[in-house]
Amino acid sequence: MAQSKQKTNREMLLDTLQSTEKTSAEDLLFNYKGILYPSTICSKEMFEALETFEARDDDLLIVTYPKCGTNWVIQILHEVVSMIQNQEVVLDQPMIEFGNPQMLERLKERPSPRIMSSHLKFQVIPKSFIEKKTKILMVIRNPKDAAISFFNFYKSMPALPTYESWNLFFKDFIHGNVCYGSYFDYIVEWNKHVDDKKVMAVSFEDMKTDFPTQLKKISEFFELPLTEEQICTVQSRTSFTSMKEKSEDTHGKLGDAFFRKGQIGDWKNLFTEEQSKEVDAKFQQYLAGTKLGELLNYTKYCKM
Ligand code: PPS
Repeated sequence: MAQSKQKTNREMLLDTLQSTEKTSAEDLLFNYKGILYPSTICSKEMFEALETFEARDDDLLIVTYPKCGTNWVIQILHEVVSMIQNQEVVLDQPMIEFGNPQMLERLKERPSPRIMSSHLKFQVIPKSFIEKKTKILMVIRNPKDAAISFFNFYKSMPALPTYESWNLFFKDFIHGNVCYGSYFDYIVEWNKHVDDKKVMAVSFEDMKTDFPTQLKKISEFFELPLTEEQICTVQSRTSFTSMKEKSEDTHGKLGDAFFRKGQIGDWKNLFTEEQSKEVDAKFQQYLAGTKLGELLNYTKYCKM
């Protein structure tokens, strides 16, 4: 009798997300140490298990605030590692904080290098990632497009409550009352570690506007150097169009939720002038003059 292949953690998590019914915000979100998380895929038990998670020196860790290009960069690293190893690597755990402790156990069996990602703030990232030599790639995106992307994601994801209007979502976003907390707190905390040799930051906008240069930097950082030809191949395999086309295979019914527009500047279609100024003020207060603030190229991408 043919044996059915065991599902990966990733497939099991997608099943959970796809089968979740939209219910009330109280059921869909839970608060752990002051931050909201989606309750269908995150749990207190999992956060506790993560405290003792064993990272490896050669893990590749991607850290992002939600909606800043995580899936794009996961796919890029997947292509790069598969190309260098000359065999397709298994993409397993999408976010280290998703799922249950048994999934973390299964990750122990995965061969190196493991490609991992997380939306967790620096303080909550398993300590082992910091203590080991694990390289960490931070991907940031301008806060206005991140907010719009997040709003649309809340609307289309069964695992997240729907907001009646953009204005209501904006209020929660600006006050950090959304999943994973405040965008600004997140960047401020990671900014403290951006000079660490094992950390590198790239922006969504730079990747959109000059992909080859950014990919070269990323691949050299991970010591996975690519030829010009390989860079072109990765660029075409991970373009927005290509990823959206394949999204039903990679993300099932949720493909359209993860691959929406992939553009810079969509915020201009929804932000009021007042909302734009509120974000400008937050940027000025928390990020102006910081290294990650500079990387965001705020004037270019966020001014009306
Ligand atoms: S999540 O749910 O937090 O993991 O979302 P995340 O993957 O971080 O971000 C989703 C946004 O990234 C866009 N995206 C891309 N843009 C350009 N090129 C490629 N290949 C690509 N893949 C994903 C995706 O469309 C989301 O942005 P919006 O603005 O909503 O389209």
